[in-house]
Amino acid sequence: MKGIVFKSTGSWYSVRDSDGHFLDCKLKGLHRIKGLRATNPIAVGDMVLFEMQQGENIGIIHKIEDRKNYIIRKSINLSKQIQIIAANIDMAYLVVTLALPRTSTGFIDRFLVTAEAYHIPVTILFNKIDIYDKKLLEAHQKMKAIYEDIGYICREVSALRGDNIAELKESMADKTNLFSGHSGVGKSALLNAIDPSLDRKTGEISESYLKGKHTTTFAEMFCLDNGGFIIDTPGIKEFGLIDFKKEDLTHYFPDMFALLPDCKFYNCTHTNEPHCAVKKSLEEKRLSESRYRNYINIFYGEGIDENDWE
Ligand SMILES: Nc1nc2c(ncn2[C@@H]2O[C@H](COP(=O)(O)OP(=O)(O)OP(=O)(O)O)[C@@H](O)[C@H]2O)c(=O)[nH]1
Ligand SMILES: [Mg+2]
Ligand SMILES: [Zn+2]
Repeated sequence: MKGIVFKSTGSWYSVRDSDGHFLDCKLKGLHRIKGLRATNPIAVGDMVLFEMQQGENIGIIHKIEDRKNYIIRKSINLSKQIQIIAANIDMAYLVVTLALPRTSTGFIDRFLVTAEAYHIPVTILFNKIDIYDKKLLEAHQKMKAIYEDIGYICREVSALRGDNIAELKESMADKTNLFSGHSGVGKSALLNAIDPSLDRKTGEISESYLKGKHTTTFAEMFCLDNGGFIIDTPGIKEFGLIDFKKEDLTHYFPDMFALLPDCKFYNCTHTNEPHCAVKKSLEEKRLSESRYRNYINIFYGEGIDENDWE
């Protein structure tokens, strides 16, 4: 039998079969699954083959179908463990807000780099626009322009007030949609706004830390009534990047990659080389300062500057 993993709680998986029934499944011997060395061999969104145990209501997963794509996060501590957040994604929604808890461009750009590396299209959802004041709104317009110019889809939404929720839902039809972002930005609240029957638990923002409280603790997928799937995930603090060659980083910054042919050196890293089209573009204020700064930070392996927004 074939099914899609909707939920994983470590040793158990909730799998939806082709008739829409949900079955509890277990994984047969971990060593049998080849591929990525990750802390979780199976992720939400995986297509799996399983057999029902005779006389029991348990399915045994014996194969994971090849993934179309997947998005991972690497722990930022020394263990550098890899966790697959979800697989077979058609659209990744990065939920951000300039209200609390504010998302930095450093975080956004790291997420985008990972999505580019894994060929996953991204929509940036600016949530909580109901509480943007004039100053935030101005900052937001600037930030949105940066990402729209690069070609990323941006949407302004309010889970609370319902702004642009119907359009958002419509764009999710017949696709597998992933929601990611910091804790407290409103991922679960957006799921509820899209479909109140999902009844996701939401949490307040801690007053002393001005951060979310990690209300959602594991990734879970849900069906929408328009044929779409939506994956709610736990908030992430930072996005440890996958390993890649420094020279390749420019490939994951489409705005800079487009300029590479005009750099003097075909393998220009836009750091110290002369006649660099990227630096020229930066000087002429065509390339965003924050994009270049975040590129440099990632290039030199530095952490995210939490205050790096424009
Ligand atoms: N004003 C306003 N508040 C919102 C909006 N969306 C969410 N919130 C509030 O933000 C808080 C956090 O929302 P959640 O949906 O729990 O956030 P989350 O991203 O799922 O957080 P984690 O599960 O911890 O990752 C809640 O108090 C929500 O009511 C919005 O559009 N406007
Ligand atoms: Mg949540
Ligand atoms: Zn260059």
